[in-house]
Amino acid sequence: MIKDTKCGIVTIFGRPNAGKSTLTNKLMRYDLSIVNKKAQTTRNKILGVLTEDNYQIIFTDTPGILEPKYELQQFMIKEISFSLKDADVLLHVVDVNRFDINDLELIHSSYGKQIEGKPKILAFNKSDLAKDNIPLQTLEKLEKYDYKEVVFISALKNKNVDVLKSSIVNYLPDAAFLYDEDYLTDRPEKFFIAEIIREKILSFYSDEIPYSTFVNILQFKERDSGKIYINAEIIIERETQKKIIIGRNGEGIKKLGQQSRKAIENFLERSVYLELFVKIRKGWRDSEGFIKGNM
Ligand SMILES: Nc1nc2c(ncn2[C@@H]2O[C@H](COP(=O)(O)OP(=O)(O)OP(=O)(O)O)[C@@H](O)[C@H]2O)c(=O)[nH]1
Ligand SMILES: [Mg+2]
Repeated sequence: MIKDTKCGIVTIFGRPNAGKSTLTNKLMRYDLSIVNKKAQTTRNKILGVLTEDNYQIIFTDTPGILEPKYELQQFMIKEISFSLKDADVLLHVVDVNRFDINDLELIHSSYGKQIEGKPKILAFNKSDLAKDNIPLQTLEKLEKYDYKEVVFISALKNKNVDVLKSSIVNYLPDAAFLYDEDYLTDRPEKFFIAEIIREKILSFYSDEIPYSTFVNILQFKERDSGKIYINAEIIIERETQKKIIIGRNGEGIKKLGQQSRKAIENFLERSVYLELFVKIRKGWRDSEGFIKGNM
């Protein structure tokens, strides 16, 4: 019997820190994207494929929409733009506690061409923290933007995420599956390992450090012992940042190495030997060549 199937690309977009990656992980029921309380955590578009019943959803998590100031952010903006263009369904994530109708206006005017004619769903996230309801007059202003559905969710507490998923499925095109049923993501293991290390850097270090860091996996191989050997380079922009990462008597990098190794072992379900090096690459964030070659 031929099954009627639905399949489509659902692009998850919105401002930095709105909870896009947390939501992607909850929808996928798999931790694909790193999540952090600092903004600009996600730098690349990340594809996650969810196959259930008669539908396949190709979720695309994207970086937060911002005004680009340097080459890395230009790259992030392009990732958003491509993902919106490829989408069949758009899932706009807004932190309900920071809702600003002007933001909506800006996003719709900046990305009008990419989003035109596509079904849009608005997810008001972090509703677990919401003190006040959004005034009716404000909700009425939403009409102009033609969202098919408006859903209040908490990605963190997994509240209404299933309701949101059912809405998404309603708008998926009738189509054959694009990927095998067990296909999960377009990114290689190396990418996720670099992301795990970057997430630890976001958690352990403050100010400019996480934003000035790029993690490069130089080696990833299985040793005869069965352990996975990983050699990673932490690229930062300045000598002072190198000192901070390494820490007094190397304590900073030691902790970073231990915590990263544990998280990588968890991810790979294998024993890991991790070596970290810190390297300075002045102004890499603003180098077109570096971004092109590495991102
Ligand atoms: N209270 C609460 N916090 C949330 C919720 N969803 C996400 N967060 C938190 O918000 C922060 C940002 O979450 P992310 O998922 O990294 O946000 P993002 O939109 O992917 O951020 P960027 O990648 O930087 O654009 C994290 O500290 C999350 O734990 C929610 O529903 N409720
Ligand atoms: Mg993110």
